[in-house]
Amino acid sequence: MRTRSAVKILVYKLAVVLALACLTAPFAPAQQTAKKSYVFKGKVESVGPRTVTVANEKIEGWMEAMTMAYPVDKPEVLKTIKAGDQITATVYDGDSTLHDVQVVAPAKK
Ligand SMILES: [Cu+2]
Repeated sequence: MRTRSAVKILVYKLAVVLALACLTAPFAPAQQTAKKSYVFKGKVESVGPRTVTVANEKIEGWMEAMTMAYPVDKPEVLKTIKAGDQITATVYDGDSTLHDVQVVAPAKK
């Protein structure tokens, strides 16, 4: 009998713990699923083996107007862009990587 009631208490405690977990879970901090994104615009100055140097426009809250080397999300893109190309890309908070680079105006010959 004593064993049986001990098990009952244990089951009850477990139920309480699970109920509390269910109640508190929705209030847990949200996971970082969607970082803030910005539209990046600039002119390619040079293309390196891993980065592209771009003279970019100022992006409020992300980067001042400057010329600097940026990593890219896909290395293949470094073979298709060249100095003088006007590009756009998507960038995210806390990350200088250029995502989804697009040439909007190819370099003039
Ligand atoms: Cu910069």
